[in-house]
Amino acid sequence: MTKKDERNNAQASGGLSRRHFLGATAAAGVVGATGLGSAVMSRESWAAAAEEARNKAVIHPGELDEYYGFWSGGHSGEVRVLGVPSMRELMRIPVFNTDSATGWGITNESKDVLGHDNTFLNGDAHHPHISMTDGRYDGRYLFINDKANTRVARIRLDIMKCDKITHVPNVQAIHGLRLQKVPKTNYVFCNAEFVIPQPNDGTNMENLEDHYTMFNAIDAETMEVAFQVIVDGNLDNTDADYTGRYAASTCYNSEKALDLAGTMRNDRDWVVVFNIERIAAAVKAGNHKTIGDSPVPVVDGRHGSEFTRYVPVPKNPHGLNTSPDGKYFIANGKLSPTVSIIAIDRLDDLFDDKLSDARDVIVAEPELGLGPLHTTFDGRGNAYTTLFIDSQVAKWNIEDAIRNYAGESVDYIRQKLDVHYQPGHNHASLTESRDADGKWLVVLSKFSKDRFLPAGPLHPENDQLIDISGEEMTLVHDGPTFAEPHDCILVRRDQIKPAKIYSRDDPFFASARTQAEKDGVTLESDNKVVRDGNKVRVYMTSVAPTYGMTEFRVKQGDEVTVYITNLDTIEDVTHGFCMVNHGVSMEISPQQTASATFTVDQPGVFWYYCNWFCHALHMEMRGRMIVEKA
Ligand code: RUQ
Ligand code: CUA
Ligand code: CA
Repeated sequence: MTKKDERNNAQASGGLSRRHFLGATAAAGVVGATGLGSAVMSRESWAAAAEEARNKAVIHPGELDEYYGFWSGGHSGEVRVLGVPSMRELMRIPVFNTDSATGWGITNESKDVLGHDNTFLNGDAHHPHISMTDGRYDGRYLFINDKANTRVARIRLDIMKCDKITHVPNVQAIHGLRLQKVPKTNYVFCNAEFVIPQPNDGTNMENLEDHYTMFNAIDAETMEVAFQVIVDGNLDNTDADYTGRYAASTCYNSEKALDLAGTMRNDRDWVVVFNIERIAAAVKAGNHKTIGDSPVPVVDGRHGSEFTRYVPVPKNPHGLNTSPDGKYFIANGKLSPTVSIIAIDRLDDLFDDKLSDARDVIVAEPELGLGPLHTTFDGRGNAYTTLFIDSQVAKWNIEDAIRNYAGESVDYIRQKLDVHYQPGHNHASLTESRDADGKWLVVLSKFSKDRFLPAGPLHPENDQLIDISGEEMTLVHDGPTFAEPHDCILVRRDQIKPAKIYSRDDPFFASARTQAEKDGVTLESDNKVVRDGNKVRVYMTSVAPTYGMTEFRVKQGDEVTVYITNLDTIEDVTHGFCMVNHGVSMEISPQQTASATFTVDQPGVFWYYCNWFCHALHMEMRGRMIVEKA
């Protein structure tokens, strides 16, 4: 570290002076860390600037937010939709979890997506990312990983429902996930984190040499796994570039250790860079293998392969972020106070073996503070890195960091802001696209400690909203969240085009239509019971506040499927269907068809009712299922 670096860091981490400045303005969170320059600003003008920033985040009743935010739900397995800057929660999209309100995991339409033989009730959703065309969000799909059960899901952003879930074979624990940005999102890139035996069939559990993990690419349209790439070490986070040719992933376990101490043995792990062009060409030419029963093409990207290059970086790196100008991959050091900046325009030379050392692609390794996890960008040349251990966000200038690394003595730290507490991801508005606009920054803090009314030993997380439009970052809002958003993505509201009612030919309930056609039933008009052995299909319509049928008869032991078509055309008039004592509940939004299948074991009378409030006579929207003794 140079003298200048030392001074930068001393200023940046602030010590006593930073604490002192905090003083009475702590609530505003305005912390000057650019040295004396900031101290010149009076307490009064800071307070005024903070007040102005906070006012920008106030969305008055009846007003709409400027941004959609999509939050992962962590081990709750869902995705949440927020309005930003108000941080109001707009919607929840169940994905890997079961949801009582919408019937996700209960309805046949959701089982078509989850798999009818799916037995998993949990998921661990970390990384939500929106499909792109030419490096800009196109608003079609959102993709998200499930670390818990090695899956990747796709959400249709027109109806805000999950429409595909893919189980990735041959690997365990899909963690990092990012999308190809250019020319468009053809591939969803995702990392399997844990090293496992190959094949993992109980025959080979001791010989670690043969154990490995893989980088995966999923076809964004078909959601089939397009290829897998064997790597050395493990894989953590990933991102893609703006040429469509490269992706890069962090590895924290180059040691292939099984224990904690072992994963920290090496001072450097690495970033593995994938040459997507070469991999796709090899797969197309049939130069690949397969594993076990899986048809997925597998290529070997371990050291020495033409498909990958390994760039050593310190130490147990975590986040991997591409700058929105397309110039850099930034790997966040976690156990090193640094981030490593990789120049993407040097990767051609790296792959053509024109560099004497793989680390020649690194153009700077700025020291930022303790526990750098993730970096985001404002589109004006500044980066914002979360410092988990310091509980801060460091704002720094990328080109200044590069000049400093080249030997010039340059201050690259612009500001450090306290956040509460222990931030994981952060995300600036539109930061993963060419449109990064540098207005808002969300910091997803893992601990909230004393920031909210206590609600038992389990605490919420704290997603903090920070105004980054000016020179100083200003904290404007605390947002408690339930377990456990890992990450979020902010898009302009005009980039998403949600439907207000369903189209009657929506593929989301195509299988109901197929069955109705086989039964000679018109979903839009018929109220009819069709018996098929001991399978009974009950078709009914709904118009607030009635179902098309207020009674139907079945026999004990029947397997009953109820299909409901909501004929209401008025926005927001959603009905529900709940069959009492049968574990059946579902949403039927305007012009939607939904269905659920259950077995009737008990003879007797069972009421069904509408459980989405739809009308003044909502309570009266009900009917009876009469189950005759077998
Ligand atoms: S990771 S806190 Cu699952 Cu995105 Cu970094
Ligand atoms: Cu229909 Cu409530
Ligand atoms: Ca390591």
